Amino acid sequence: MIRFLVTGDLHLKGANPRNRVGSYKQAAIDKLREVFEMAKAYGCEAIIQPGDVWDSPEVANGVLLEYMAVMKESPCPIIACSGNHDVYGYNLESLERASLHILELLVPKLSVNKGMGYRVTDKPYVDITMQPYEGKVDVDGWGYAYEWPENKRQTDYSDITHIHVVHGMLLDHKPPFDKFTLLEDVKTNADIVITGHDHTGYGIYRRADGVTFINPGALLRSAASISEIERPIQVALIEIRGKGDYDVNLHNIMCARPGNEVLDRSKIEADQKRAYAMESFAALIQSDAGEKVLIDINSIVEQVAASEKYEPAVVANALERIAAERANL
Ligand SMILES: [Mn+2]
Repeated sequence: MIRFLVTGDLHLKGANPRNRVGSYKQAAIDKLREVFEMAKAYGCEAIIQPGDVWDSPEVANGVLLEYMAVMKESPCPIIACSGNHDVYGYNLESLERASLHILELLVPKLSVNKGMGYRVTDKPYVDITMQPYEGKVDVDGWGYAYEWPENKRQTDYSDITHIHVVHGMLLDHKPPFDKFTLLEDVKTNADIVITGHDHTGYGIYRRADGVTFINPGALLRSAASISEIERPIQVALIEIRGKGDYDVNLHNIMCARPGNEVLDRSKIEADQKRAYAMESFAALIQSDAGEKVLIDINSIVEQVAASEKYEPAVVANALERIAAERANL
């Protein structure tokens, strides 16, 4: 038997998100410690984290050091993926100068985007691959099938359980935006697919073809929305006995306080009004040709760049500047 603990997005940060009551940072630290205790109690081989470790690509040194000390308490390796919030301007190449990379250098137990192959004696074989967030993810369902490097390819795959981790918008419903992939349609060659990105999470989804999909939801509550207030805060435990022979179960995080205690419900109405205002704004900027309305600033920049044929380096630079300005808001 080999076990892994799975968390959702972390979004670690020093300051409180809008509408959050109490200390977000303290709640994050308490939850990480509970995750570590659970990993220890179950004798987990590793903790798998599907991206957005940080809420922004660059955090203050004091915040970085405080979380670093907590991360070092992990009883086992933490295998993380990088999310859109971990890099500048949605650009994966910028990871090497982002806070997540510094955290990886400081915490030997943490590895980012590397995945892992487990060949433990007397335990079933498990391979883990990572698909960090990048522009292609969720475009025509891209990102959910793994490519194992040629030099690591085994001659016999029959006894290997493959876990693929993706920071992608995999959902069990159609959302009011374009970039997503549906669980029922997604194509994969993995046995188990773990996703983050969506903070509500679909939990555990067992598909008829035998593939199991896991997103337990973000470890912390951030936005004041009804779903964010009502959802349980949980992690998933994977127990693998052999190829095709495994269990996945959700476990509640006991120190998580009820949503209505940490999120200001009175702000929901204001947020709703803001959402409606955005819709009216979107209608205003819709082109005569009825082209798709782009609310996401990165999509707007990419669309303009594509139609004006700007150099990719110029576009990347623009997106980074936008992200840097946003981080200062
Ligand atoms: Mn996220």
